[in-house]
Amino acid sequence: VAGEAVPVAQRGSWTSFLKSIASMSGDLSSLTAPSFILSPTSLTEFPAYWCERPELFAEIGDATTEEARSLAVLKWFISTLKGQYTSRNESMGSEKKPLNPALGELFYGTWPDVNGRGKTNLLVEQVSHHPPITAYVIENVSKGLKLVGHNAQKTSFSGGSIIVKQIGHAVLTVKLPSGSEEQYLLTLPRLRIDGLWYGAPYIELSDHSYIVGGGFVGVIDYKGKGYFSGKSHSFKATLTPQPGMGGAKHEIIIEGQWNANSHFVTGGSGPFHDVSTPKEEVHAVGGEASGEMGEMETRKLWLLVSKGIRESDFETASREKSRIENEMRERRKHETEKGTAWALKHFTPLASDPVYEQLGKLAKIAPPTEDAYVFRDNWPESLRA
Ligand code: CLR
Repeated sequence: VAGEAVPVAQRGSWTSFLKSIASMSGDLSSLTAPSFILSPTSLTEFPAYWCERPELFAEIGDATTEEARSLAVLKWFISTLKGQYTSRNESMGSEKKPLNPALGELFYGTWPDVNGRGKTNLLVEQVSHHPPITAYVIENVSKGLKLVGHNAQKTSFSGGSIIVKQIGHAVLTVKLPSGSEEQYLLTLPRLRIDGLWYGAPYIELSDHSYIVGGGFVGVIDYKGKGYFSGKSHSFKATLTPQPGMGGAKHEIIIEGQWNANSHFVTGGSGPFHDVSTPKEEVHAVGGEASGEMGEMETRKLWLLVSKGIRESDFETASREKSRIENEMRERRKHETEKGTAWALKHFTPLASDPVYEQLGKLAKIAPPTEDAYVFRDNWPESLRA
């Protein structure tokens, strides 16, 4: 039944929301959605999904051969997908519409050093509002690991589903004990948001993404129900050794479900990954010198909107949301009048990314270049200790 999962009073507005999605394409972040589908969390918090198993991230730094490192990178990457793409269904019953970050919105967090895995820090900044672009860094200094990336989305509507093309990429830099560095280019899967008709959206991944570096070109193919395994959330990862890029000799193939487990098909044997182990949510940290959260830090900026949504006080939520949006519009207006631009705090935009270009070529990744947001290495004091 249409709108089965939608509160009766909101079925009309759900239908008009779907119609407005169907008739627009590109950026649906600014569309007004019925209250039952609103998430209290801003997109600036999403990069934390990259590290909810900090010990798997740390294992990349502990690996001692190229092949072991490439497998550790793949395992960490696959193990993040369940959190990235199914966790809202688990915590809130369906996929929801996240808060649309303001330009300059910030989020800082950390995962503590436990069992010798080292301390891992997270820093996020909304580097563009129109279109929305989020840049982030995740660093574990003691393991020599630094992930820098940004992401944006292009949405379209097809066959009753929202199709989300992810734009952007991440580069993982691994500092080796020898002092040299290894870099991995990571690209992102395509999303299909299904279940809209019923008002119970969920994500399936499609297409493929790449992990290129460390002597291998890795391609991850994503398939849902009815494709090669017949199961939802399936993937097949193929790591092909690159001649002249290190010692790796043989192809590795891994198959399974990214929300459950997977196993070696070629180049190894037995189980590969299993995401039933507990995950660890990031500890949010204030970025001010005092250790408090500043006005642009997401949990402070959206405090009353989030609270309103969590407590079903949608009147407060929508009043506070309009207040923030108006303030931001005023800020932009003043900047235009004065001929100034908002100064980003942590990133410098670059029109092309040499690491993306160089590694992307090995897998013939399109487009041949992408923007980069270069981290200025200015962690707040509160995360440095
Ligand atoms: C952001 C980057 C993360 C992975 C991720 C997961 C869920 C995606 C989100 C990204 C972007 C915004 C997104 C969301 C799911 C729904 C939401 C596409 C890619 C859209 C804007 C909201 C659609 C509204 C429906 C739920 C009705 O690493």
